[in-house]
Amino acid sequence: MKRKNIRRAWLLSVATVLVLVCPRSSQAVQPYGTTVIRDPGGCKVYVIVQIAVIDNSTEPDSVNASYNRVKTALERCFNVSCSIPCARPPACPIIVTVDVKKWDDIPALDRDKYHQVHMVEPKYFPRGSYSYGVYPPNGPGGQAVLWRVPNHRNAYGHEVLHLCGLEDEYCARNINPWEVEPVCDHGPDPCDSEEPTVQKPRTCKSCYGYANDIMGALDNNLSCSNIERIVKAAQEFVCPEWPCCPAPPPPCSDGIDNDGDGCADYPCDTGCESATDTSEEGGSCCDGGGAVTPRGLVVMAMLLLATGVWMLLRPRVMS
Ligand SMILES: [Ca+2]
Ligand SMILES: [Ca+2]
Ligand SMILES: [Ca+2]
Ligand SMILES: [Zn+2]
Repeated sequence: MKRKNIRRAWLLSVATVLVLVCPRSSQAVQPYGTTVIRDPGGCKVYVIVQIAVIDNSTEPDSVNASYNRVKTALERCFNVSCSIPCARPPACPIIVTVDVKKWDDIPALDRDKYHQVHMVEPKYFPRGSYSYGVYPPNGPGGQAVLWRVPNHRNAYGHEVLHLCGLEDEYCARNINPWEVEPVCDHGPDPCDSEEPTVQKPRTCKSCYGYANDIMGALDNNLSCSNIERIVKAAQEFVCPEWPCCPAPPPPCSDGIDNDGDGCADYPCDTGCESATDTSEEGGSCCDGGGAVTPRGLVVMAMLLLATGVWMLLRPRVMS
């Protein structure tokens, strides 16, 4: 082996070992808690949500328990397959990923790129409330919130959607006047039918059009309409016809005999005025209709014909 080749082989083996040893992270850390980006080809949109779980409880294993609960719930919640429609198939896929990490496992420089979720015991929360905090959509800084633990199975998904910029779509009243509750700007008011009472201190109703939405009622699962709202807010709910779902070739250059007259496309079907003509109707077939599709059949037929003619006309020795 030449010295140069030995060096090359050595470098290659080192590179291979590095590739095998390095943990393959599914997604590089994104600049914001929620990042909506388009792939360079323009046909896939990624929604990447980064959640840092912070648990200051002194209970043994509380951090791991919180982390596992949040991670499991969010991965189940966000396991949706959504897309942006196009004028024709295929649509542009939206790839949703939720990256849940323990605060201590995130390098210090990356921590402000995560939504910071502080897990807090239920006794610190008013009845029916799951989360406290401001919800700045898709930006760095100020995205820390408090979450109640333990929680409703869909509550984490609902609260993460707040972190992604979605608003509540239900209306509620509490018997305690100091507990501020969301109000639907498009109705209904829960007190139209039910006043809060001592027995039932909180009443709640989905806003019109949101009865099946996780932002309208926690018993609903997260759906593509939630993801759609996030992508729309980021102004990425677009599936460009080119290059994502290009128009099929016009009938005069699609390789098909569209009008069934025995020949396909320009120039053989003279019904086509050009390769971009949109109809093969009329006209005749060039060269007496020889150009039948598929092309292989034509060639074979001509070969057979030629062989037959040769068999008939070949010189024969009379015996
Ligand atoms: Ca055609
Ligand atoms: Ca034709
Ligand atoms: Ca024709
Ligand atoms: Zn909410």
